[in-house]
Amino acid sequence: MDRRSFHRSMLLGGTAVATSMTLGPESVGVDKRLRTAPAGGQVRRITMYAEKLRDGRMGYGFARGKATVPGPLIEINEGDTLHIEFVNTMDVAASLHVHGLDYAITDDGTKTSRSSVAPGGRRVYTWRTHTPGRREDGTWREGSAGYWHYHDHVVGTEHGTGGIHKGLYGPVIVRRVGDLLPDKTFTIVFNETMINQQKHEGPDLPAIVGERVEFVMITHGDLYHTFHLHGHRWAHNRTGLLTGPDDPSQIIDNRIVGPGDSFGFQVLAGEHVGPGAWMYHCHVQHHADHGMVGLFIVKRADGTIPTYVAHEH
Ligand SMILES: [Cu+2]
Repeated sequence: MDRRSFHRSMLLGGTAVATSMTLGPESVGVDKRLRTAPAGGQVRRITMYAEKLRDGRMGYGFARGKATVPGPLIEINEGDTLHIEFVNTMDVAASLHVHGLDYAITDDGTKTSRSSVAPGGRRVYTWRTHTPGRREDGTWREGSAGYWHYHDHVVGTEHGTGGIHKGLYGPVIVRRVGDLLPDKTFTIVFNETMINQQKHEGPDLPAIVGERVEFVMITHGDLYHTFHLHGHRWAHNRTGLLTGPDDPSQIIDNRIVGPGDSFGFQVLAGEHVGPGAWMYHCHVQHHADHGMVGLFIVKRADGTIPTYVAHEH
């Protein structure tokens, strides 16, 4: 299931359909209408499978036989509750542990909370989210909105080190009402000296000039990295977008990240710089030399890319 169809299926019902239907796969070129996230408050249900892949990796997927590394994007709105029926098709115990959201200790996905799933077993994990607001004592309470992630917490060791090493991780986005919705979302996971568990180079990320492209960047493993994107910048805040002329957030094109981190941002592909095969990479030099490099391939509307010859890089 691609991101857009998942987005559509996740947002069935309520006011979200109108916004998520404005950009169908049949759309030609770039739709300039701004689409924003609706208010949350819905109860959603999905099924998530943990599977062993043929090449020895492990992945999560929304359907049997569809597991990927990274796992699929889970996208909800602040105030939503998500019930995830988790099916462990593997021959080792596995779990689903999420960062940033609200859940009971019994849904923590850890051995100590006895919330893992035996081989061949299934169970429901419930994740909740909340909107920002004022507590009774007058202090300000944050909302759940953010670029978060989920991962296994039991394969290999008490901390899921084996599951994370093999690919059991994926992105979660919780949107706040009014947040700008992207045309497409890419997930980049730095794990040891690999990107998305690919050896030697990261995935190509295709876009068309002017598309609103969202990046979710997650880090796992034992190493610290710096995420750098050529030709594009973002704000160092919750959304990666400035809220207005007085937003004091620093504008950056490089960010240090460590294990367990996640952040996200949106750019307009090629804004101020035009089409091209724009590199993204870890800026720790020996990591880049080791293959932590990929291409954000920003095409002209006619599909061409200046100076770029595929497979020559
Ligand atoms: Cu690195």
